[in-house]
Amino acid sequence: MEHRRLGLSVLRRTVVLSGWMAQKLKRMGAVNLVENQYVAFVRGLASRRGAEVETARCAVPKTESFHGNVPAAGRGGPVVYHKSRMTRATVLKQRASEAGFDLVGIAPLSAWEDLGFSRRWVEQGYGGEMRYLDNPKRDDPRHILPSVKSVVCVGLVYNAPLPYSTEVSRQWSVVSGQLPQTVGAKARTPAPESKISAGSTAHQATDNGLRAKDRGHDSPARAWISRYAWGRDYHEVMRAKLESLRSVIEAFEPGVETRAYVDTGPVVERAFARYSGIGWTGKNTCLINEAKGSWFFIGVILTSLELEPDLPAPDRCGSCTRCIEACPTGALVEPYVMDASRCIAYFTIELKGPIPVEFRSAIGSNLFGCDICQDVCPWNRREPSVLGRQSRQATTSDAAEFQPLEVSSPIRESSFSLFSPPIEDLASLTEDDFRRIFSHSPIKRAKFRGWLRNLCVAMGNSGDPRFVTWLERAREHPDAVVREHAEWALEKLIR
Ligand code: B12
Ligand code: SF4
Ligand code: SF4
Repeated sequence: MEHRRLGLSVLRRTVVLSGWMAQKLKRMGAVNLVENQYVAFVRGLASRRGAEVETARCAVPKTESFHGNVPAAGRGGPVVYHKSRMTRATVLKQRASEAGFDLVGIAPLSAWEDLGFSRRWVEQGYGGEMRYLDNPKRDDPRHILPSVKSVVCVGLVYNAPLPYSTEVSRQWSVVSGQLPQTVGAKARTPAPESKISAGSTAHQATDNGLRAKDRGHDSPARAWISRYAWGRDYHEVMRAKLESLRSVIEAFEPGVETRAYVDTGPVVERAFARYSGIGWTGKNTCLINEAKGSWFFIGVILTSLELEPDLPAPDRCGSCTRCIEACPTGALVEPYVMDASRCIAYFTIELKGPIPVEFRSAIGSNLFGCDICQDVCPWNRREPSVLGRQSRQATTSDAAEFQPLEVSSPIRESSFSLFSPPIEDLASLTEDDFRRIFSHSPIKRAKFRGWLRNLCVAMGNSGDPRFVTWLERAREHPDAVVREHAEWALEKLIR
């Protein structure tokens, strides 16, 4: 540690590094020495203060080690880059930012520990029926691109500035019995974090099990659609940006090969993203960035180009266990390990067949996806707070494509939005409406029958007897899964 600090201060003041100096720094473990010609690229504390980046040439022998911190992922510290690589990595990061990405980092091909973890995870059955996770290509990116040397990882924040699912239900049940109506309007002041007691489960904190009489009969029962699915399909949004970055990489050298994915190929994206330094793996298994929170999508570009890698970000979960305590279905079976076959996101998005009965009540009003373990995470806090010396607050996005879609209601002369939408409006959409409205939304993945199945569960959990008529019709639906879920919901409502 002392060495690291010493190296840092030496590097900050560096103008020219001689061979002797470089050797000394190498012994101290403060620099990454890769080939014969180097450029010491130092931002460190200097960049945090807005000072100019200092660079200096030095000649050092080849070595395998890699130490130091990386400016690109928002941290400072000493790193030594080969000049041509530095130029490329820096240009690439600049272009990523111009393309609109919020995070960028470069991973080497060293995610083996995580890839091994992923394989064992699938073998343990934690992936449920998501067969695509069995694909052996996921174990090694060279199965996709044999020449791959680096993985460029990007993050795009999708956090529209509206309340969290935990806050909405608290406002609903505790504050006024009413929900915010205007989508796109400024978010209400959220319930203070302290009110969501760390020990309470999300099941208690959300409106799960809140019956109509408790809500007040006039306030419509509402569903929760996961934040990531409010707007346009992220595959489409990310794809266009990724393609522009890909062409930058391909222009570096003739013959450079690339493959770009955003949840579209057999790549364990979070593993590479973790090694690229754009975030750490939280106990909720999401990748979390210290400055931005976890509401971001990940994109990866595998390339045959050898780019100077960044370092993994340190784990900042500490002793916190809020996500594990908040998960309504106990899907976070231990810190950092999710049994996806218990996760609400899996049930409502990925699972094609019936949702296991024992989990249906715990799903509450979550109609598509689930945000709870991210809502409660202190790194996603809404209000600035002081942790250490820095003020922190999750980054929000004003990008039009991530704001909640406005849908004209088939049953009234108004529209509703996908932010906490009334179940009644959602249930009035026909299959044609569903296809048309969600053609550019992640929601289409559930398919109409999955959508109806999920609506049955949300209605059953609403405690609102006004859904009985709809459910009685759903009980006659041609699809057996829909029929059975309607039956379950009716049973729950009239019990
Ligand atoms: C399958 C899948 C799911 C499944 C399973 C999720 C899971 N935790 O595995 C379900 C349907 C439940 C799901 C839910 C969600 N997902 Co999803 N999902 C995927 C997908 C397709 C594969 C994930 C996977 O491989 N899981 C297997 C596990 C083992 O891998 P992993 O969790 O990614 O963890 C790796 C590392 O973190 C690390 N690791 C984790 N723990 C440990 C522990 C040890 C000891 C070690 C050594 C390593 C290690 O190793 C793992 C393997 O390399 C990826 C896209 C992709 N192609 O990668 C998106 C992806 C992970 N999902 C994403 C999102 C946005 C979501 C949701 C927020 C959507 C929602 N609101 O409903 C939720 C979040 C729930 C949560 N807490 O994770 C984003 C994550 C963004 C982020 N910042 O983390 C991804 C990357 C898609 C994207 N391109 O943006 N998802
Ligand atoms: S997404 Fe919801 S169900 Fe899944 S682990 Fe997080 S809190 Fe649990
Ligand atoms: S809630 Fe706490 S333990 Fe869970 S991911 Fe966030 S910081 Fe880590």
